[in-house]
Amino acid sequence: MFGETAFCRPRSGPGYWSQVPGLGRAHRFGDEMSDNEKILRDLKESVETWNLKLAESATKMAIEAGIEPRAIVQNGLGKGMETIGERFDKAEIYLPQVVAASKTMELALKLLAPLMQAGENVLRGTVIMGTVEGDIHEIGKNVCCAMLRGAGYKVMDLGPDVSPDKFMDAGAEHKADVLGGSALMTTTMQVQGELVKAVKEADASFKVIVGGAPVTQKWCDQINADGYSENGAEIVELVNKLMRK
Ligand code: B12
Repeated sequence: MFGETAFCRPRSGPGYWSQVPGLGRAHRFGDEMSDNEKILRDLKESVETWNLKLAESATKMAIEAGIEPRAIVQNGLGKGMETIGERFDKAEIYLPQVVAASKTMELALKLLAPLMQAGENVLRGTVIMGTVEGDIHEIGKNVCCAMLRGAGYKVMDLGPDVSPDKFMDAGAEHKADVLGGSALMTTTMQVQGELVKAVKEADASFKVIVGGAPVTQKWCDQINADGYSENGAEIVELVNKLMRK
Protein backbone atom coordinates (compact mmCIF):
# COMPACT_ATOMS: atom_id res chain seq x y z
CA MET A 1 0.00 0.00 0.00
CA PHE A 2 2.68 2.49 1.02
CA GLY A 3 6.21 2.53 -0.24
CA GLU A 4 8.58 2.27 2.68
CA THR A 5 10.38 5.44 1.65
CA ALA A 6 7.19 7.47 1.84
CA PHE A 7 7.01 6.90 5.55
CA CYS A 8 10.54 6.58 6.76
CA ARG A 9 13.28 8.93 7.60
CA PRO A 10 16.60 7.95 6.00
CA ARG A 11 18.10 4.81 7.46
CA SER A 12 20.99 5.21 9.86
CA GLY A 13 22.97 2.88 12.02
CA PRO A 14 24.48 -0.55 11.46
CA GLY A 15 23.03 -3.38 9.38
CA TYR A 16 21.04 -5.19 11.99
CA TRP A 17 18.91 -2.12 12.61
CA SER A 18 15.62 -2.20 10.83
CA GLN A 19 12.65 0.05 10.33
CA VAL A 20 8.97 -0.67 10.34
CA PRO A 21 7.28 1.24 7.49
CA GLY A 22 5.87 4.44 8.87
CA LEU A 23 7.91 4.49 12.01
CA GLY A 24 10.36 7.33 12.31
CA ARG A 25 13.00 5.70 14.48
CA ALA A 26 15.00 2.58 13.89
CA HIS A 27 14.57 -0.41 16.17
CA ARG A 28 16.45 -3.63 16.61
CA PHE A 29 15.23 -7.05 15.45
CA GLY A 30 14.15 -8.95 18.54
CA ASP A 31 12.97 -5.91 20.47
CA GLU A 32 9.60 -6.84 21.89
CA MET A 33 7.97 -3.59 20.85
CA SER A 34 9.67 -0.41 19.72
CA ASP A 35 8.75 2.94 21.24
CA ASN A 36 6.99 3.92 18.04
CA GLU A 37 4.99 0.73 17.92
CA LYS A 38 3.87 1.49 21.48
CA ILE A 39 2.79 4.96 20.39
CA LEU A 40 0.78 3.49 17.49
CA ARG A 41 -0.77 1.00 19.89
CA ASP A 42 -1.76 3.88 22.20
CA LEU A 43 -3.25 5.80 19.28
CA LYS A 44 -5.34 2.77 18.32
CA GLU A 45 -6.37 2.20 21.93
CA SER A 46 -7.33 5.86 22.41
CA VAL A 47 -9.95 5.59 19.66
CA GLU A 48 -11.12 2.15 20.81
CA THR A 49 -11.68 3.48 24.33
CA TRP A 50 -12.68 7.01 23.24
CA ASN A 51 -9.97 8.34 25.55
CA LEU A 52 -9.43 11.98 24.54
CA LYS A 53 -6.49 12.49 26.90
CA LEU A 54 -4.65 9.45 25.58
CA ALA A 55 -5.41 10.52 21.99
CA GLU A 56 -3.93 13.95 22.64
CA SER A 57 -0.80 12.71 24.41
CA ALA A 58 -0.15 9.84 21.99
CA THR A 59 -0.62 12.09 18.94
CA LYS A 60 1.80 14.65 20.37
CA MET A 61 4.29 11.87 21.15
CA ALA A 62 3.92 10.47 17.65
CA ILE A 63 4.64 13.87 16.12
CA GLU A 64 7.63 14.32 18.40
CA ALA A 65 8.95 10.86 17.52
CA GLY A 66 8.86 11.77 13.82
CA ILE A 67 6.20 9.28 12.80
CA GLU A 68 4.70 10.41 9.50
CA PRO A 69 1.13 11.77 9.80
CA ARG A 70 -0.09 9.23 7.24
CA ALA A 71 1.24 6.39 9.38
CA ILE A 72 -0.28 7.95 12.50
CA VAL A 73 -3.67 7.88 10.78
CA GLN A 74 -3.45 4.58 8.89
CA ASN A 75 -1.50 2.45 11.36
CA GLY A 76 -2.72 3.98 14.62
CA LEU A 77 -5.98 5.93 14.80
CA GLY A 78 -7.54 4.25 11.75
CA LYS A 79 -6.96 0.78 13.22
CA GLY A 80 -8.88 1.89 16.31
CA MET A 81 -11.76 3.09 14.14
CA GLU A 82 -11.78 -0.30 12.39
CA THR A 83 -12.30 -1.99 15.76
CA ILE A 84 -15.11 0.45 16.56
CA GLY A 85 -16.81 -0.37 13.24
CA GLU A 86 -16.53 -4.10 13.89
CA ARG A 87 -17.85 -3.81 17.44
CA PHE A 88 -20.73 -1.62 16.28
CA ASP A 89 -21.58 -4.17 13.58
CA LYS A 90 -21.69 -6.92 16.25
CA ALA A 91 -23.88 -4.71 18.48
CA GLU A 92 -21.22 -4.82 21.22
CA ILE A 93 -21.30 -1.01 21.35
CA TYR A 94 -23.92 1.54 20.32
CA LEU A 95 -24.15 4.96 18.69
CA PRO A 96 -23.06 7.04 21.73
CA GLN A 97 -19.81 5.07 21.92
CA VAL A 98 -19.28 5.41 18.16
CA VAL A 99 -19.82 9.16 18.43
CA ALA A 100 -17.32 9.32 21.31
CA ALA A 101 -14.75 7.34 19.28
CA SER A 102 -15.35 9.63 16.28
CA LYS A 103 -14.74 12.70 18.43
CA THR A 104 -11.49 11.15 19.67
CA MET A 105 -10.33 10.55 16.10
CA GLU A 106 -11.33 14.10 15.11
CA LEU A 107 -9.35 15.60 18.00
CA ALA A 108 -6.24 13.76 16.84
CA LEU A 109 -6.82 14.78 13.20
CA LYS A 110 -7.02 18.43 14.32
CA LEU A 111 -3.63 18.12 16.01
CA LEU A 112 -2.21 16.63 12.82
CA ALA A 113 -3.79 19.18 10.48
CA PRO A 114 -0.92 21.72 10.55
CA LEU A 115 1.52 18.97 9.53
CA MET A 116 -0.64 18.00 6.61
CA GLN A 117 -1.01 21.48 5.12
CA ALA A 118 1.07 21.88 2.02
CA GLY A 119 2.74 25.17 1.16
CA GLU A 120 1.16 27.25 -1.62
CA ASN A 121 4.20 26.67 -3.81
CA VAL A 122 3.63 22.93 -4.07
CA LEU A 123 -0.05 22.96 -4.95
CA ARG A 124 -0.68 20.28 -7.53
CA GLY A 125 -4.36 20.84 -8.26
CA THR A 126 -7.69 21.56 -6.59
CA VAL A 127 -9.96 18.91 -5.14
CA ILE A 128 -13.47 19.51 -3.80
CA MET A 129 -14.40 16.91 -1.20
CA GLY A 130 -17.71 16.25 0.52
CA THR A 131 -19.96 13.54 1.89
CA VAL A 132 -22.95 13.15 -0.39
CA GLU A 133 -26.46 14.37 0.32
CA GLY A 134 -28.32 12.46 3.04
CA ASP A 135 -25.12 11.14 4.61
CA ILE A 136 -23.47 12.65 7.69
CA HIS A 137 -20.44 10.33 8.00
CA GLU A 138 -17.35 12.50 7.85
CA ILE A 139 -14.36 10.74 9.34
CA GLY A 140 -13.20 8.89 6.22
CA LYS A 141 -13.71 11.98 4.08
CA ASN A 142 -11.69 14.02 6.60
CA VAL A 143 -8.88 11.49 6.44
CA CYS A 144 -8.91 11.75 2.63
CA CYS A 145 -8.78 15.56 2.83
CA ALA A 146 -5.81 15.39 5.19
CA MET A 147 -3.96 12.94 2.93
CA LEU A 148 -4.52 15.08 -0.17
CA ARG A 149 -3.47 18.28 1.61
CA GLY A 150 -0.34 16.53 2.84
CA ALA A 151 0.40 15.50 -0.74
CA GLY A 152 0.25 19.09 -1.97
CA TYR A 153 -3.32 19.50 -3.23
CA LYS A 154 -5.58 22.44 -2.47
CA VAL A 155 -8.62 20.83 -0.86
CA MET A 156 -11.99 22.47 -0.27
CA ASP A 157 -13.99 20.44 2.24
CA LEU A 158 -17.73 21.01 1.81
CA GLY A 159 -18.54 18.86 4.84
CA PRO A 160 -21.36 16.31 5.05
CA ASP A 161 -24.76 16.16 3.32
CA VAL A 162 -23.64 17.83 0.08
CA SER A 163 -25.96 17.87 -2.93
CA PRO A 164 -24.66 17.43 -6.50
CA ASP A 165 -25.57 21.10 -7.13
CA LYS A 166 -23.40 22.26 -4.25
CA PHE A 167 -20.49 20.15 -5.57
CA MET A 168 -20.95 21.68 -9.03
CA ASP A 169 -21.13 25.26 -7.71
CA ALA A 170 -18.02 24.81 -5.56
CA GLY A 171 -16.21 23.14 -8.47
CA ALA A 172 -16.92 26.10 -10.73
CA GLU A 173 -16.09 28.68 -8.07
CA HIS A 174 -12.73 27.15 -7.20
CA LYS A 175 -11.85 25.96 -10.71
CA ALA A 176 -11.55 22.44 -9.38
CA ASP A 177 -9.85 19.55 -11.13
CA VAL A 178 -11.49 16.80 -9.11
CA LEU A 179 -14.75 16.36 -7.18
CA GLY A 180 -14.68 13.64 -4.50
CA GLY A 181 -17.93 12.24 -3.12
CA SER A 182 -17.89 10.06 -0.02
CA ALA A 183 -20.80 7.75 0.85
CA LEU A 184 -20.93 5.48 3.88
CA MET A 185 -24.40 4.08 3.40
CA THR A 186 -25.82 1.88 0.69
CA THR A 187 -28.79 4.26 0.60
CA THR A 188 -26.66 7.31 -0.23
CA MET A 189 -24.32 5.71 -2.78
CA GLN A 190 -26.78 6.54 -5.53
CA VAL A 191 -26.10 10.26 -4.95
CA GLN A 192 -22.56 9.58 -6.21
CA GLY A 193 -24.21 8.47 -9.46
CA GLU A 194 -26.25 11.69 -9.53
CA LEU A 195 -23.05 13.68 -9.10
CA VAL A 196 -21.44 11.96 -12.10
CA LYS A 197 -24.61 12.60 -14.10
CA ALA A 198 -24.63 16.29 -13.16
CA VAL A 199 -21.02 16.69 -14.31
CA LYS A 200 -21.66 14.90 -17.64
CA GLU A 201 -24.88 16.84 -18.28
CA ALA A 202 -23.14 20.16 -17.68
CA ASP A 203 -20.27 18.95 -19.89
CA ALA A 204 -17.96 20.11 -17.09
CA SER A 205 -14.31 19.12 -17.04
CA PHE A 206 -14.23 17.90 -13.41
CA LYS A 207 -13.15 14.33 -12.78
CA VAL A 208 -15.37 12.60 -10.23
CA ILE A 209 -13.92 10.20 -7.70
CA VAL A 210 -15.93 8.13 -5.26
CA GLY A 211 -15.25 6.24 -2.06
CA GLY A 212 -16.58 5.11 1.30
CA ALA A 213 -16.91 1.72 2.98
CA PRO A 214 -19.73 0.29 0.79
CA VAL A 215 -18.26 1.65 -2.46
CA THR A 216 -16.33 -0.63 -4.83
CA GLN A 217 -14.53 -0.38 -8.16
CA LYS A 218 -17.51 -2.17 -9.67
CA TRP A 219 -19.86 0.56 -8.42
CA CYS A 220 -17.46 3.23 -9.69
CA ASP A 221 -17.54 1.63 -13.17
CA GLN A 222 -21.30 1.21 -13.03
CA ILE A 223 -21.92 4.93 -12.44
CA ASN A 224 -19.12 5.98 -14.83
CA ALA A 225 -17.11 7.80 -12.19
CA ASP A 226 -13.49 8.56 -13.05
CA GLY A 227 -11.94 6.77 -10.10
CA TYR A 228 -12.26 4.95 -6.81
CA SER A 229 -9.89 4.22 -3.98
CA GLU A 230 -10.37 1.97 -1.02
CA ASN A 231 -8.68 4.27 1.47
CA GLY A 232 -7.09 7.60 2.20
CA ALA A 233 -3.60 6.45 1.36
CA GLU A 234 -4.53 5.31 -2.13
CA ILE A 235 -6.57 8.46 -2.88
CA VAL A 236 -3.35 10.39 -3.41
CA GLU A 237 -2.15 7.95 -6.08
CA LEU A 238 -5.60 8.06 -7.67
CA VAL A 239 -5.70 11.85 -7.90
CA ASN A 240 -2.07 11.99 -9.11
CA LYS A 241 -3.03 9.60 -11.91
CA LEU A 242 -6.10 11.63 -12.90
CA MET A 243 -4.09 14.87 -12.94
CA ARG A 244 -1.69 13.32 -15.47
CA LYS A 245 -4.55 12.45 -17.87
C1 B12 B 1 -18.55 6.36 12.86
C2 B12 B 1 -19.88 5.93 12.33
C3 B12 B 1 -20.97 6.80 12.56
C4 B12 B 1 -20.83 8.16 13.23
C5 B12 B 1 -20.28 9.17 12.21
C6 B12 B 1 -19.46 10.28 12.88
C7 B12 B 1 -18.81 11.19 11.89
N1 B12 B 1 -18.61 12.41 12.30
O1 B12 B 1 -18.46 10.79 10.77
C8 B12 B 1 -22.29 8.44 13.67
C9 B12 B 1 -22.49 7.87 15.04
C10 B12 B 1 -22.73 9.90 13.66
C11 B12 B 1 -23.05 7.57 12.67
C12 B12 B 1 -24.37 7.80 12.34
C13 B12 B 1 -25.11 6.93 11.54
N2 B12 B 1 -24.70 5.75 11.03
CO1 B12 B 1 -22.86 5.16 11.04
N3 B12 B 1 -21.23 4.32 11.16
C14 B12 B 1 -20.06 4.67 11.65
C15 B12 B 1 -19.05 3.52 11.51
C16 B12 B 1 -19.00 2.75 12.83
C17 B12 B 1 -17.62 3.88 11.14
C18 B12 B 1 -17.46 4.78 9.89
C19 B12 B 1 -16.07 5.38 9.92
O2 B12 B 1 -15.87 6.51 10.34
N4 B12 B 1 -15.05 4.59 9.52
C20 B12 B 1 -13.64 4.99 9.59
C21 B12 B 1 -13.20 5.71 8.32
C22 B12 B 1 -11.74 6.12 8.45
O3 B12 B 1 -13.33 4.81 7.24
P1 B12 B 1 -14.23 5.10 5.97
O4 B12 B 1 -15.32 6.04 6.31
O5 B12 B 1 -14.58 3.84 5.30
O6 B12 B 1 -13.26 5.95 5.00
C23 B12 B 1 -12.13 5.40 4.31
C24 B12 B 1 -12.48 4.82 2.93
O7 B12 B 1 -13.81 4.37 2.81
C25 B12 B 1 -12.09 5.87 1.95
N5 B12 B 1 -13.04 6.93 1.60
C26 B12 B 1 -14.01 7.50 2.35
N6 B12 B 1 -14.61 8.49 1.69
C27 B12 B 1 -14.00 8.58 0.48
C28 B12 B 1 -14.23 9.45 -0.59
C29 B12 B 1 -13.49 9.30 -1.75
C30 B12 B 1 -13.75 10.22 -2.89
C31 B12 B 1 -12.50 8.29 -1.83
C32 B12 B 1 -11.75 8.11 -3.08
C33 B12 B 1 -12.26 7.43 -0.76
C34 B12 B 1 -13.01 7.59 0.40
O8 B12 B 1 -10.98 6.49 2.60
C35 B12 B 1 -11.26 6.61 3.99
C36 B12 B 1 -9.99 6.70 4.79
O9 B12 B 1 -9.20 5.54 4.67
C37 B12 B 1 -19.71 2.68 10.35
C38 B12 B 1 -19.40 1.18 10.37
C39 B12 B 1 -18.36 0.79 9.36
N7 B12 B 1 -17.89 -0.44 9.55
O10 B12 B 1 -18.02 1.50 8.43
C40 B12 B 1 -21.20 2.94 10.60
C41 B12 B 1 -22.19 2.87 9.43
C42 B12 B 1 -21.61 3.48 8.18
N8 B12 B 1 -23.31 3.68 9.92
C43 B12 B 1 -24.47 3.20 9.60
C44 B12 B 1 -25.72 3.81 9.93
C45 B12 B 1 -26.96 3.02 9.53
C46 B12 B 1 -25.78 5.05 10.56
C47 B12 B 1 -27.05 5.82 10.95
C48 B12 B 1 -28.19 5.79 9.92
C49 B12 B 1 -27.50 5.26 12.31
C50 B12 B 1 -28.77 5.76 12.90
N9 B12 B 1 -29.61 4.80 13.18
O11 B12 B 1 -28.96 6.95 13.08
C51 B12 B 1 -26.50 7.25 11.14
C52 B12 B 1 -26.37 8.04 9.81
C53 B12 B 1 -27.34 9.12 9.60
C54 B12 B 1 -27.06 9.78 8.24
N10 B12 B 1 -28.08 10.35 7.66
O12 B12 B 1 -25.97 9.79 7.72
C55 B12 B 1 -24.34 1.91 8.80
C56 B12 B 1 -24.67 2.07 7.31
C57 B12 B 1 -25.45 0.90 6.80
C58 B12 B 1 -25.82 1.04 5.36
N11 B12 B 1 -27.06 1.16 5.06
O13 B12 B 1 -25.00 1.03 4.50
C59 B12 B 1 -22.90 1.46 9.15
C60 B12 B 1 -22.20 0.63 8.05
C61 B12 B 1 -22.98 0.62 10.46
C62 B12 B 1 -23.80 -0.64 10.30
N12 B12 B 1 -23.14 -1.76 10.09
O14 B12 B 1 -25.00 -0.61 10.39
N13 B12 B 1 -22.28 6.58 12.20
